[in-house]
Amino acid sequence: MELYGSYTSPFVRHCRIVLLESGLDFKFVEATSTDTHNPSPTKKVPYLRDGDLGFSDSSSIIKHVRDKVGQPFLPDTREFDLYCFVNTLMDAAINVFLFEKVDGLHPTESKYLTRQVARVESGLTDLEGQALGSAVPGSDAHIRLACFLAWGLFRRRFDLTDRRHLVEFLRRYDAWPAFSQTAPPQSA
Ligand SMILES: N[C@@H](CCC(=O)N[C@@H](CS)C(=O)NCC(=O)O)C(=O)O
Repeated sequence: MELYGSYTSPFVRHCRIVLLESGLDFKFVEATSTDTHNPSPTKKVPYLRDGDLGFSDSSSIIKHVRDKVGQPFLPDTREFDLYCFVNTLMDAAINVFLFEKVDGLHPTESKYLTRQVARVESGLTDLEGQALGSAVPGSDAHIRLACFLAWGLFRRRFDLTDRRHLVEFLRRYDAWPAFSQTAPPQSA
């Protein structure tokens, strides 16, 4: 299996964690969304190639890998909802990040980007008040949340100063080897 992606993407990080946990052999091929060697028809990362099969979304990649080794992927609907919730925030935050990076467009210059920033903030406030449990690793919803929070701090997308439950949640994940081993390089 070959996983295409960057060391900084939180979507890719989740896939790398699941592949590491699975114990399966895989090769990581460093690629950005715009690299010509990225095989994804959606021109995003991650992308997974497994023999004749190609997977172009982190969720299908994670499900495929978990299925292969008999590990569950979000059978509980509440957990699945949390996973979707975190995905929505992650998509919004990455949208804001890429508008700034690619077009130099700041949220103060766009009503829609302002809305995306507000969406991330209200979502984080809601998550701060949720009982997220203390088991590490939790479900894929929790692993995804840890990837999102770490990415947001790394890219200075939000501040967790007044969100001590989320800080504590992330601190527990930082102590998990599969998580710490997949942290984005500080130079990126
Ligand atoms: N739904 C996709 C989202 C992946 C995604 O947004 N990846 C970002 C990198 S973090 C990307 O490749 N963006 C390129 C672009 O939007 O042009 C997934 O879960 O894999």
